[in-house]
Amino acid sequence: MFRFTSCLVIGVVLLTVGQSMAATVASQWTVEDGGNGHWYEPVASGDGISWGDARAEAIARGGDLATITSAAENVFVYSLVDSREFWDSVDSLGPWLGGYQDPLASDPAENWHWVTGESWDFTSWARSEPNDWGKEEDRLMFYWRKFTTDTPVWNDQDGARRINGFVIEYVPEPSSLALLAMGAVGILAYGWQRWRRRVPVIRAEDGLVCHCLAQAVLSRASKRGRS
Ligand SMILES: [Ca+2]
Ligand SMILES: [Ca+2]
Repeated sequence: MFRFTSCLVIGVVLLTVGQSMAATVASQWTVEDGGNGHWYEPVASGDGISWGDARAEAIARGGDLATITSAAENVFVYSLVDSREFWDSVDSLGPWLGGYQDPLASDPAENWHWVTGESWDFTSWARSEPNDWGKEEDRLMFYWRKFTTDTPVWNDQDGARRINGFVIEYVPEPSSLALLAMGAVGILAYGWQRWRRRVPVIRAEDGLVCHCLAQAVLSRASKRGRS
């Protein structure tokens, strides 16, 4: 049953969420610019952060680590992190991305996946990468900032290593606008239920009682007529 208090709570919560999403510092890759409409938020981590902790933080904020499935998306996302605070001291190791490799894969280039389950088709590995350099490297990051020109490149890295940043990707479903609309619908539904309670309603059982009473009156009148 649709409960009045639930309507109000859902409406207020959705309105609040919609407003907080609108206030984010993320940048949208707009459809008008050839993008997918998703939002991307670069996060700097001065103390360093592992891939696993970065992903947990991304999910806690309502998104996931960024997945890059085209050259255009690669360029757009890189443009958001082409800044000193997201890289190590020599601009070599860049922010974490949402790519990971099966732990038992023997070939450094095999069995990579995106956290979202999108197909792993597009890649932009730096020269000689991925390479499992010195040990197992099964998490994805941007690589070599100062040597990157038109083609941002990637590196496979040990996920436990503490890196200076990561990128969150938010899929706007439902969009902030839709959330606001849903919030408004919740409040309207609450108002409608309040109004409905003030209008007398003849229930089915009430109708049955009325019907029986009418039958009894008619039956009695009929008996009187015959007597
Ligand atoms: Ca993506
Ligand atoms: Ca590597």
